[in-house]
Amino acid sequence: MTEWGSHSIDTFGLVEHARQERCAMCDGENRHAAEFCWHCRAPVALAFPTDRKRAAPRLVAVVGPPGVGKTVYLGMLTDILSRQRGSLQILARGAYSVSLQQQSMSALARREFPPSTPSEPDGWNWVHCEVSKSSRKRPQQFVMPDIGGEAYLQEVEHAHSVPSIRAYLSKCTAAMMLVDTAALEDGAQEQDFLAMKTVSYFVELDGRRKKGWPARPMAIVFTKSDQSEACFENVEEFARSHTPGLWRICQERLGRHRFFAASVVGASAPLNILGETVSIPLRIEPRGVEAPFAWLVERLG
Ligand SMILES: Nc1nc2c(ncn2[C@@H]2O[C@H](COP(=O)(O)OP(=O)(O)O)[C@@H](O)[C@H]2O)c(=O)[nH]1
Ligand SMILES: [Mg+2]
Ligand SMILES: [Zn+2]
Repeated sequence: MTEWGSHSIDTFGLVEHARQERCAMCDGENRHAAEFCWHCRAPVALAFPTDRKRAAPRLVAVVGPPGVGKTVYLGMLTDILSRQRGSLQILARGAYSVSLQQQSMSALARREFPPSTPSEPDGWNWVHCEVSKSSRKRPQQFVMPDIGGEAYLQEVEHAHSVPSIRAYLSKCTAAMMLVDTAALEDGAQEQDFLAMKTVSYFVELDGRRKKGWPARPMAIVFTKSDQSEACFENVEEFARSHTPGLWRICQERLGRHRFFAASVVGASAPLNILGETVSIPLRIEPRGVEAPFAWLVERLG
Protein backbone atom coordinates (compact mmCIF):
# COMPACT_ATOMS: atom_id res chain seq x y z
CA MET A 1 0.00 0.00 0.00
CA THR A 2 1.26 3.50 -0.83
CA GLU A 3 1.98 5.90 1.94
CA TRP A 4 -0.79 8.14 0.68
CA GLY A 5 -3.22 5.21 0.64
CA SER A 6 -2.49 4.16 4.20
CA HIS A 7 -2.66 7.79 5.34
CA SER A 8 -6.12 8.30 3.82
CA ILE A 9 -7.39 5.05 5.36
CA ASP A 10 -6.02 6.09 8.76
CA THR A 11 -7.72 9.46 8.44
CA PHE A 12 -11.00 7.74 7.55
CA GLY A 13 -10.56 5.51 10.60
CA LEU A 14 -9.98 8.53 12.82
CA VAL A 15 -13.04 10.32 11.46
CA GLU A 16 -15.19 7.20 12.05
CA HIS A 17 -13.69 6.89 15.52
CA ALA A 18 -14.41 10.51 16.35
CA ARG A 19 -18.01 10.41 15.08
CA GLN A 20 -20.40 10.74 17.98
CA GLU A 21 -23.78 9.07 18.30
CA ARG A 22 -26.51 10.10 20.67
CA CYS A 23 -27.86 7.19 22.73
CA ALA A 24 -31.54 6.29 22.16
CA MET A 25 -32.00 5.57 25.84
CA CYS A 26 -30.21 8.32 27.77
CA ASP A 27 -29.18 10.89 25.11
CA GLY A 28 -25.50 10.44 26.18
CA GLU A 29 -22.77 10.89 23.55
CA ASN A 30 -20.88 7.81 22.39
CA ARG A 31 -18.21 6.93 19.86
CA HIS A 32 -19.81 5.64 16.67
CA ALA A 33 -17.77 2.43 16.92
CA ALA A 34 -18.91 1.65 20.47
CA GLU A 35 -21.24 -1.32 20.83
CA PHE A 36 -22.93 -0.26 24.06
CA CYS A 37 -23.60 3.18 25.50
CA TRP A 38 -20.86 4.31 27.83
CA HIS A 39 -23.42 5.93 30.13
CA CYS A 40 -26.32 3.43 30.34
CA ARG A 41 -25.25 0.26 28.44
CA ALA A 42 -28.02 0.44 25.83
CA PRO A 43 -26.88 -0.78 22.37
CA VAL A 44 -25.44 2.19 20.43
CA ALA A 45 -26.77 0.74 17.16
CA LEU A 46 -30.24 1.84 18.28
CA ALA A 47 -29.19 5.47 18.10
CA PHE A 48 -29.30 5.73 14.33
CA PRO A 49 -30.87 3.92 11.41
CA THR A 50 -28.53 1.20 10.13
CA ASP A 51 -29.55 2.03 6.59
CA ARG A 52 -29.54 5.76 5.87
CA LYS A 53 -32.57 5.44 3.57
CA ARG A 54 -34.73 4.10 6.37
CA ALA A 55 -36.59 6.19 8.90
CA ALA A 56 -35.35 6.28 12.50
CA PRO A 57 -36.76 3.46 14.65
CA ARG A 58 -40.01 4.08 16.51
CA LEU A 59 -39.47 3.77 20.23
CA VAL A 60 -42.15 1.91 22.18
CA ALA A 61 -42.34 2.01 25.98
CA VAL A 62 -43.13 -1.35 27.62
CA VAL A 63 -43.83 -0.58 31.25
CA GLY A 64 -45.17 -2.17 34.41
CA PRO A 65 -44.04 -3.04 37.94
CA PRO A 66 -41.60 -5.90 38.66
CA GLY A 67 -43.27 -9.29 38.25
CA VAL A 68 -46.13 -8.07 36.03
CA GLY A 69 -44.88 -10.30 33.20
CA LYS A 70 -42.94 -7.95 30.87
CA THR A 71 -40.03 -10.29 30.13
CA VAL A 72 -42.16 -13.36 29.43
CA TYR A 73 -44.63 -11.33 27.36
CA LEU A 74 -41.97 -9.62 25.21
CA GLY A 75 -40.05 -12.89 24.77
CA MET A 76 -43.19 -14.69 23.60
CA LEU A 77 -44.27 -11.79 21.36
CA THR A 78 -40.95 -11.72 19.50
CA ASP A 79 -40.97 -15.50 19.24
CA ILE A 80 -44.48 -15.61 17.73
CA LEU A 81 -43.88 -12.74 15.31
CA SER A 82 -40.47 -13.94 14.16
CA ARG A 83 -41.80 -17.40 13.32
CA GLN A 84 -45.06 -16.58 11.64
CA ARG A 85 -45.62 -15.92 7.99
CA GLY A 86 -48.86 -14.00 8.48
CA SER A 87 -49.66 -10.38 7.78
CA LEU A 88 -47.35 -9.14 10.55
CA GLN A 89 -43.77 -10.43 10.74
CA ILE A 90 -40.66 -9.22 12.50
CA LEU A 91 -36.98 -9.61 11.88
CA ALA A 92 -34.60 -9.05 14.78
CA ARG A 93 -31.80 -6.54 14.21
CA GLY A 94 -28.59 -7.34 16.06
CA ALA A 95 -27.79 -10.41 18.15
CA TYR A 96 -28.83 -8.60 21.33
CA SER A 97 -32.40 -8.49 20.00
CA VAL A 98 -32.62 -12.27 19.95
CA SER A 99 -31.43 -12.67 23.56
CA LEU A 100 -34.77 -11.89 25.18
CA GLN A 101 -36.62 -14.34 22.95
CA GLN A 102 -33.93 -16.97 23.51
CA GLN A 103 -33.86 -16.57 27.31
CA SER A 104 -37.64 -16.64 27.71
CA MET A 105 -38.26 -19.51 25.33
CA SER A 106 -35.42 -21.68 26.70
CA ALA A 107 -36.72 -21.17 30.25
CA LEU A 108 -40.30 -22.07 29.25
CA ALA A 109 -39.02 -25.17 27.43
CA ARG A 110 -37.44 -26.25 30.75
CA ARG A 111 -40.83 -25.63 32.42
CA GLU A 112 -39.55 -22.57 34.23
CA PHE A 113 -40.26 -18.87 33.99
CA PRO A 114 -37.19 -16.77 33.07
CA PRO A 115 -35.24 -15.20 35.97
CA SER A 116 -36.25 -11.70 37.02
CA THR A 117 -34.72 -8.80 35.10
CA PRO A 118 -31.79 -7.10 36.87
CA SER A 119 -32.30 -3.53 38.01
CA GLU A 120 -29.12 -2.29 36.27
CA PRO A 121 -29.45 -1.34 32.58
CA ASP A 122 -26.55 -3.57 31.49
CA GLY A 123 -28.76 -6.56 32.31
CA TRP A 124 -31.75 -5.38 30.25
CA ASN A 125 -32.64 -6.84 26.91
CA TRP A 126 -33.51 -4.71 23.92
CA VAL A 127 -35.73 -5.75 21.07
CA HIS A 128 -34.85 -3.86 17.91
CA CYS A 129 -36.86 -5.28 15.08
CA GLU A 130 -38.07 -4.64 11.60
CA VAL A 131 -41.79 -5.09 11.15
CA SER A 132 -43.18 -6.02 7.77
CA LYS A 133 -46.87 -5.87 7.03
CA SER A 134 -48.19 -7.41 3.87
CA SER A 135 -50.18 -4.21 3.24
CA ARG A 136 -47.13 -1.92 3.54
CA LYS A 137 -44.15 -1.81 1.19
CA ARG A 138 -41.43 -0.44 3.47
CA PRO A 139 -40.68 -2.28 6.74
CA GLN A 140 -40.78 -0.15 9.89
CA GLN A 141 -38.23 -0.38 12.68
CA PHE A 142 -39.32 -0.66 16.30
CA VAL A 143 -37.34 -0.59 19.53
CA MET A 144 -38.83 -2.09 22.70
CA PRO A 145 -36.53 -2.39 25.72
CA ASP A 146 -37.33 -4.74 28.58
CA ILE A 147 -36.76 -2.06 31.21
CA GLY A 148 -36.21 -3.30 34.79
CA GLY A 149 -39.41 -2.82 36.80
CA GLU A 150 -37.71 -1.34 39.90
CA ALA A 151 -35.99 1.46 37.98
CA TYR A 152 -39.22 2.26 36.17
CA LEU A 153 -41.21 2.33 39.44
CA GLN A 154 -38.69 4.67 40.99
CA GLU A 155 -38.99 7.14 38.10
CA VAL A 156 -42.81 7.05 38.11
CA GLU A 157 -42.98 7.53 41.88
CA HIS A 158 -40.28 10.24 41.89
CA ALA A 159 -40.12 12.00 38.52
CA HIS A 160 -36.54 12.83 37.34
CA SER A 161 -34.97 10.30 39.74
CA VAL A 162 -33.87 7.98 36.88
CA PRO A 163 -32.83 10.37 34.07
CA SER A 164 -32.02 7.62 31.52
CA ILE A 165 -35.52 6.15 31.77
CA ARG A 166 -37.09 9.59 31.62
CA ALA A 167 -35.03 10.47 28.53
CA TYR A 168 -36.10 7.25 26.83
CA LEU A 169 -39.80 7.50 27.73
CA SER A 170 -39.98 11.08 26.55
CA LYS A 171 -38.94 9.92 23.06
CA CYS A 172 -41.45 7.07 22.80
CA THR A 173 -44.33 7.46 20.39
CA ALA A 174 -46.39 4.54 21.71
CA ALA A 175 -46.66 2.52 24.89
CA MET A 176 -47.70 -0.85 26.21
CA MET A 177 -48.64 -0.74 29.87
CA LEU A 178 -48.88 -4.14 31.55
CA VAL A 179 -51.25 -4.78 34.47
CA ASP A 180 -51.24 -8.00 36.54
CA THR A 181 -54.59 -9.81 36.26
CA ALA A 182 -53.64 -12.41 38.88
CA ALA A 183 -52.93 -9.66 41.45
CA LEU A 184 -56.23 -7.94 40.57
CA GLU A 185 -58.14 -11.19 41.04
CA ASP A 186 -56.55 -11.43 44.50
CA GLY A 187 -58.10 -8.06 45.27
CA ALA A 188 -54.86 -6.02 45.25
CA GLN A 189 -55.55 -2.37 44.43
CA GLU A 190 -51.86 -1.53 44.00
CA GLN A 191 -52.03 -2.39 40.29
CA ASP A 192 -54.84 0.12 39.74
CA PHE A 193 -53.02 2.93 41.59
CA LEU A 194 -49.76 2.28 39.81
CA ALA A 195 -51.42 2.17 36.38
CA MET A 196 -53.13 5.51 37.14
CA LYS A 197 -49.76 7.00 38.14
CA THR A 198 -48.27 5.71 34.89
CA VAL A 199 -50.92 7.44 32.78
CA SER A 200 -50.42 10.69 34.73
CA TYR A 201 -46.65 10.37 34.32
CA PHE A 202 -46.91 10.04 30.54
CA VAL A 203 -49.38 12.90 30.21
CA GLU A 204 -47.08 15.08 32.30
CA LEU A 205 -44.14 14.14 30.06
CA ASP A 206 -46.00 15.44 27.03
CA GLY A 207 -49.59 16.60 27.41
CA ARG A 208 -49.97 18.33 24.05
CA ARG A 209 -53.44 17.53 22.79
CA LYS A 210 -52.51 16.74 19.19
CA LYS A 211 -48.93 15.48 19.48
CA GLY A 212 -48.46 14.36 23.08
CA TRP A 213 -49.80 11.38 24.99
CA PRO A 214 -53.44 12.43 24.68
CA ALA A 215 -53.00 11.53 20.99
CA ARG A 216 -50.41 8.72 21.16
CA PRO A 217 -51.52 5.08 21.25
CA MET A 218 -51.32 3.22 24.54
CA ALA A 219 -52.19 -0.48 24.74
CA ILE A 220 -53.12 -1.59 28.24
CA VAL A 221 -52.40 -5.30 28.54
CA PHE A 222 -53.84 -7.41 31.35
CA THR A 223 -51.15 -10.09 31.68
CA LYS A 224 -51.59 -13.59 33.21
CA SER A 225 -55.19 -13.59 32.02
CA ASP A 226 -55.15 -17.39 32.18
CA GLN A 227 -55.97 -16.66 35.84
CA SER A 228 -59.30 -15.02 34.94
CA GLU A 229 -61.64 -16.22 32.24
CA ALA A 230 -63.75 -13.07 32.83
CA CYS A 231 -60.85 -10.96 31.59
CA PHE A 232 -60.69 -12.83 28.27
CA GLU A 233 -64.49 -12.84 27.92
CA ASN A 234 -64.92 -9.09 28.24
CA VAL A 235 -61.74 -7.13 28.83
CA GLU A 236 -63.49 -3.72 28.85
CA GLU A 237 -65.89 -4.86 31.56
CA PHE A 238 -63.00 -6.41 33.50
CA ALA A 239 -61.07 -3.12 33.32
CA ARG A 240 -64.13 -1.13 34.46
CA SER A 241 -64.79 -3.37 37.45
CA HIS A 242 -61.25 -4.30 38.54
CA THR A 243 -59.33 -1.08 37.70
CA PRO A 244 -61.97 1.68 38.01
CA GLY A 245 -59.39 4.41 38.58
CA LEU A 246 -57.39 3.41 35.52
CA TRP A 247 -60.56 3.13 33.47
CA ARG A 248 -61.60 6.67 34.35
CA ILE A 249 -58.21 8.32 33.83
CA CYS A 250 -57.88 6.62 30.43
CA GLN A 251 -61.29 7.96 29.34
CA GLU A 252 -60.38 11.44 30.51
CA ARG A 253 -56.77 11.77 29.43
CA LEU A 254 -55.92 9.30 26.67
CA GLY A 255 -57.53 9.70 23.30
CA ARG A 256 -56.13 6.49 21.82
CA HIS A 257 -56.06 3.64 24.27
CA ARG A 258 -57.36 0.10 24.28
CA PHE A 259 -57.51 -2.75 26.79
CA PHE A 260 -56.25 -6.23 25.93
CA ALA A 261 -56.18 -9.59 27.73
CA ALA A 262 -53.09 -11.77 27.25
CA SER A 263 -51.43 -14.83 28.73
CA VAL A 264 -48.33 -16.75 27.85
CA VAL A 265 -49.20 -20.00 29.58
CA GLY A 266 -52.45 -21.96 29.87
CA ALA A 267 -51.97 -22.30 33.63
CA SER A 268 -49.27 -22.11 36.27
CA ALA A 269 -48.86 -23.78 39.66
CA PRO A 270 -46.98 -22.87 42.83
CA LEU A 271 -44.09 -25.15 43.71
CA ASN A 272 -42.21 -25.11 47.02
CA ILE A 273 -38.46 -25.39 46.53
CA LEU A 274 -36.40 -25.33 49.75
CA GLY A 275 -38.99 -23.24 51.54
CA GLU A 276 -39.42 -20.76 48.68
CA THR A 277 -42.56 -20.76 46.55
CA VAL A 278 -41.99 -20.39 42.82
CA SER A 279 -44.50 -20.47 40.01
CA ILE A 280 -44.04 -23.08 37.30
CA PRO A 281 -45.66 -22.86 33.86
CA LEU A 282 -47.94 -25.84 33.20
CA ARG A 283 -48.85 -25.48 29.52
CA ILE A 284 -47.23 -23.08 27.07
CA GLU A 285 -50.38 -21.78 25.46
CA PRO A 286 -50.10 -18.12 24.42
CA ARG A 287 -53.40 -16.24 24.06
CA GLY A 288 -53.89 -12.65 22.94
CA VAL A 289 -50.14 -11.93 22.85
CA GLU A 290 -49.95 -10.49 19.35
CA ALA A 291 -53.08 -8.29 19.38
CA PRO A 292 -51.75 -5.31 21.42
CA PHE A 293 -48.63 -5.00 19.28
CA ALA A 294 -50.59 -5.38 16.03
CA TRP A 295 -52.93 -2.61 17.23
CA LEU A 296 -49.97 -0.30 18.01
CA VAL A 297 -48.32 -0.95 14.64
CA GLU A 298 -51.63 -0.16 12.93
CA ARG A 299 -51.97 3.13 14.88
CA LEU A 300 -48.38 4.16 14.13
CA GLY A 301 -48.71 3.43 10.42
N1 LIG B 1 -50.06 -17.70 35.15
C1 LIG B 1 -49.21 -16.91 34.50
N2 LIG B 1 -48.12 -16.42 35.13
C2 LIG B 1 -47.29 -15.61 34.44
C3 LIG B 1 -47.52 -15.26 33.08
N3 LIG B 1 -46.51 -14.42 32.69
C4 LIG B 1 -45.71 -14.25 33.75
N4 LIG B 1 -46.17 -14.98 34.82
C5 LIG B 1 -45.60 -15.01 36.19
O1 LIG B 1 -45.09 -13.73 36.49
C6 LIG B 1 -43.72 -13.83 36.87
C7 LIG B 1 -42.96 -12.60 36.45
O2 LIG B 1 -42.85 -12.57 35.05
P1 LIG B 1 -41.72 -11.66 34.35
O3 LIG B 1 -41.93 -11.71 32.89
O4 LIG B 1 -40.35 -12.02 34.86
O5 LIG B 1 -42.13 -10.23 34.93
P2 LIG B 1 -41.35 -8.84 34.81
O6 LIG B 1 -40.67 -8.62 36.12
O7 LIG B 1 -42.41 -7.82 34.56
O8 LIG B 1 -40.39 -8.94 33.67
C8 LIG B 1 -43.25 -15.13 36.25
O9 LIG B 1 -42.14 -15.66 36.93
C9 LIG B 1 -44.48 -16.00 36.37
O10 LIG B 1 -44.55 -16.53 37.68
C10 LIG B 1 -48.68 -15.80 32.41
O11 LIG B 1 -48.98 -15.56 31.24
N5 LIG B 1 -49.49 -16.61 33.18
MG1 LIG C 1 -38.41 -8.71 33.63
ZN1 LIG D 1 -27.22 5.64 27.00
